[in-house]
Amino acid sequence: MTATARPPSTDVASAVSAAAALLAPARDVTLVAHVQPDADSLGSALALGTVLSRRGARVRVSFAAPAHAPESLRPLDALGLLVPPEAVPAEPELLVMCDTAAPERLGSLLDRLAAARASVLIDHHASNPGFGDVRILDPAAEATVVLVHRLLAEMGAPIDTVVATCLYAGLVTDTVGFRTAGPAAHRMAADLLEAGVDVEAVLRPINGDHPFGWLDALAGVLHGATLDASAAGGRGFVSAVVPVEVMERYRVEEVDGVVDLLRTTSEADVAAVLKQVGPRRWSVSMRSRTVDVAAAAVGLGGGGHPRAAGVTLDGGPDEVLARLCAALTPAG
Ligand SMILES: [Mn+2]
Repeated sequence: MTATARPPSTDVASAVSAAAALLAPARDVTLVAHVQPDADSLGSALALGTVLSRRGARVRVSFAAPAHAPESLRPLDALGLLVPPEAVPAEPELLVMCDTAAPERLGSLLDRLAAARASVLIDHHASNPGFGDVRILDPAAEATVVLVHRLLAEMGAPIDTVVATCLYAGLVTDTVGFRTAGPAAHRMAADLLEAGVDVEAVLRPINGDHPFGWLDALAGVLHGATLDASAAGGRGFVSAVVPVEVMERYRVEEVDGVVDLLRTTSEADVAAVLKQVGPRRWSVSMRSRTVDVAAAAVGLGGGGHPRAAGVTLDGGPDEVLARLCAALTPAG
């Protein structure tokens, strides 16, 4: 039995019931994704938002930054529910936070959490400390959309093609193409395909469609990759740097794929990409085969999952790499 084949714990089940009871009669719902939203976060918010909107509730979906959703995820907003953060009420009637591992991941919308009349957290990050009035928090779930799918079932909501497409986008990306998906998640995927998801239409814009110039930029980034076979407790560490010029010229759809190439390095258990987001500031994405990169990230002020985590660090690139290597070395 895998962990994901177990029935949901009583805590998660009761939180799902409590959330359904709050959402079913709600007339005004604000759903928020985390800053730099990904397909799981935005897909969760838009799937639930679409259902609530079709039930007649006034619904808005937002996130604090950047100014626009990634180009590849905009088609998920079939009903036009996305609004800029300024359009989110100062005191939301009901606030639903999707895939937000920590309150700070709400960015400038963090003040809405304290001001909301009621709030619901839906998340699967093991590093999540837990916040909000009702907490659907299940680290055994492969993606937040899995929890949204469970919530929609509890609400008796039909899954149409629009909702299914939002859920599928989060599921396929958070499981790295179903590599980390258990049997129940595969069954969920089957249900979503039966509801009409066009897999190629969802996936190609997200990670299979890049401008020609990206090939040269990617070659430069990969050319600068370094391997430290003795790092991460001897399990090996590969890293690459994406300089600010490349960050500014290319989309998240290009840049976020770099770590997926690095993680295929045979000699390295851990892969890290340092994305330059300021003169001396780096958004670091880590992936691993066995090392707990979430623990390393949390130790440095970030968060995530055991095999995929991130953190923002300040300093020169060598300094940042040294801090990562120190955090990845098992104590003792
Ligand atoms: Mn997620």
